Amino acid sequence: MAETTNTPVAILGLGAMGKALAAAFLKAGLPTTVWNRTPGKDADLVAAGAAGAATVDEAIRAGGLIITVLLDHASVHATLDPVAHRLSGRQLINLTSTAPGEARELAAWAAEHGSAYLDGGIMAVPSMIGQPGASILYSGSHEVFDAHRETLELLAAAEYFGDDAGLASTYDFALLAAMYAMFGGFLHGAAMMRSVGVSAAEFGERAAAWVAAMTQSLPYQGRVIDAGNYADPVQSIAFHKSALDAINRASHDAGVTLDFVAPLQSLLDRQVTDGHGTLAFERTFEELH
Ligand code: FVH
Repeated sequence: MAETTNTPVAILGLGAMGKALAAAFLKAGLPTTVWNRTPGKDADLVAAGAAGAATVDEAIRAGGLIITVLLDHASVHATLDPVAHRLSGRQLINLTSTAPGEARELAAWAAEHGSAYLDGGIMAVPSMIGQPGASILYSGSHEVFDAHRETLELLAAAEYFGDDAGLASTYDFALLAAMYAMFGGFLHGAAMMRSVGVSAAEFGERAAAWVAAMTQSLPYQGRVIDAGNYADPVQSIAFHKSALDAINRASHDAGVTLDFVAPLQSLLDRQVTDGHGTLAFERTFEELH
């Protein structure tokens, strides 16, 4: 049966994100215990009603759902290994960014110690927690997700992908890969515009509208990739190679390095050399495995 939002929670890790999550739980009136490796970071939360735990052991003994929001996979083990004997029969949600293999390792480790494990990838920055637009992607124990969905929705929209603890993390980092490529392209374009005296802020306004319009084609591109049929292109690899060659020359004129552009140019060059120039741009996907 699903629990109510009176579920007690213990937040381990009070960096920017851990603090935001704890604040959202406190705002909703949940009994919230907080712990951080470096003491003193809990002052505002304790003033707002949280119970400050001096040790991880104390935080876990406070009962309820255990939520880790630490730097990385290693810091989760550094925090939980010494209290592994306390985890039996408990439910653990790890919102620390971990690679898929690391999430699976943590799920297996938790199971060895009798604990159910749910992994989460936070698709938000701290200021977005509890606000529309924030989402957290989950995978791992569906019992934990089903039991605590209402509690988790206090933080952000909650979506569950399946029993494989590495799934949420794969979605998380695939989405981040798309984001960072977009950010890199923006920086490249801003550097080009600087050469003609246009501010990065002005370019940012224009690029936001352009990139938003271009993202409309992503579901179509996905369907082409899934079908694996590149013979009827909207725009061919050769067409895009020509565009990248022109960006290369324009960047040279602007005195901008090709660090962000060169990898895609090289993928297109290779396909043209291999005789795939007339096929759809989406075929580039096949070069990535
Ligand atoms: N902040 C963000 O925008 C992103 C959004 C997407 C998801 N990430 C991930 O969330 C995890 C926590 O991020 P954070 O922003 O809270 O990170 P920091 O402010 O740097 O705080 C890190 C906390 O981790 C503690 N810590 C580090 N190493 C250890 C360790 N060996 N043992 C125990 N705790 C450790 C650190 O403690 P301290 O330095 O204050 O003692 C902080 O509490 C992260 O995975 C993001 O990728 C956030």
